[in-house]
Amino acid sequence: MTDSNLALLIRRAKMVLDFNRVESYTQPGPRLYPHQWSWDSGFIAMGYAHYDQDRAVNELNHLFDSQWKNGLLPQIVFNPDFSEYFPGVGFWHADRSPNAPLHHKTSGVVQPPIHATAALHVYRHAQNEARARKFLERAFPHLAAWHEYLYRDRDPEGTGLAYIRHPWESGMDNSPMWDETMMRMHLRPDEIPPYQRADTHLVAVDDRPVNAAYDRFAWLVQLFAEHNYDEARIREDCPFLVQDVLFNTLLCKAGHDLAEIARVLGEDPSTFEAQALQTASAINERLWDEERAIYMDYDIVTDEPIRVFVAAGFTPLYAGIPDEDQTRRLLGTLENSGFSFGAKGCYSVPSYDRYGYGFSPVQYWRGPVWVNINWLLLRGLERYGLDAQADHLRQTTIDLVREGGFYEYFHPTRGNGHGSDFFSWTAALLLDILLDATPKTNGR
Ligand code: 9WN
Repeated sequence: MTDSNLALLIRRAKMVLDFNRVESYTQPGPRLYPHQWSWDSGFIAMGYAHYDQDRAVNELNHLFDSQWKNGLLPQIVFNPDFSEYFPGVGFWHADRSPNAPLHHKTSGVVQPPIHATAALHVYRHAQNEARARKFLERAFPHLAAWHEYLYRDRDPEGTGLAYIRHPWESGMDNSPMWDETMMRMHLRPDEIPPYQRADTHLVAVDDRPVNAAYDRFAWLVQLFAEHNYDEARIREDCPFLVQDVLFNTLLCKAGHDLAEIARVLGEDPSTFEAQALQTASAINERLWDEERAIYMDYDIVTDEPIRVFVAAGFTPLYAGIPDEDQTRRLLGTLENSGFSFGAKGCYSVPSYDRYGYGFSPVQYWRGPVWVNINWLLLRGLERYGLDAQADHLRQTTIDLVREGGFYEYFHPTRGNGHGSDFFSWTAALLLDILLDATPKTNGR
């Protein structure tokens, strides 16, 4: 890429973020996602960190301000100016929980815990050291409470793995990983809460989850509200309880990063460090599939692994979890399966194995390439010194966005964009790739 092409791409990425910014947060995408989303804000802050410290800090602070009293960091913070999104405030009934904040309206589920990682990234890229330290001081109790919530309420048996209780909590809503569990949720028409979808009026219907999936998404939300968001009661009755690879990988990485934040602030890092190490071992013990050489989710309701090949199954590389032998075997799976890594005619990395049952090149999390998954894998490959593979993934990701646009996800063989255009994390993570010249090989 020539210097002027690079400068143009950077300018375009910044324009996407400018376009989506409203007051103190950034919408993931215009129209389709008007509110603040939790892990989107983590990725977005990492992009801002390269050129606008204030925005990076505000993005995370706005989310922290909506934290629940029990530490839950909500998936969505609603903006009262936009009412079109489903499910909105009135469907969640988050106020039935004594823990929900009063000054902001939120949903009652979470998203993958990227936040301590994002906060440390913002601190490390800061131009104004004193202000960045103040930000960390303010963020630290929120992050500590967030991790405490996850280990206390989502891992009551102390396994080291936090469970998710809704597909939305994985960030990969419509992944084929959830199909079997969703099929077990057999609902009569009178059990499905009445609702009106907003998403299918805004983007192509074929790109979005089917109605039967939305019925179950909505039914689970209703279950949480009926249980007043009491985690112990939900745990008793919820048919969807999953220890997810990506969620726990990010928890492990964030645990190490929170320990680092504690060290910067002169606080005690030992609890966070111990939790991160325990989570890493549990990922290797419970989620590694020795025969298939990939990490896989675990369904704690049926007490069985979810044997579905998804790109997120490679992300433990990001947290330095696989050993040398596992890494070699993981790469084998990445290259010699339907993920077609490095092969001509396929953009890396399809979110679901192309030979998998129900693969779709356009449907949500069932095949298209996502920039955030690529970014996590890229940083993972760099961390292990796998330079050729990292170069390939970096270049593919740049090409996809430069040629396809700042879309939410991309067709893995044609390269064209799908879902929301002007998607914020696509812009923010591309900025991180373009502006971060130094591969991260330290801190393993
Ligand atoms: C539900 C905002 C979010 C992302 C998720 C992505 C999608 C929402 C939806 O959009 O989920 O949370 O309405 O489909 O799957 O990862 O955070 O960008």
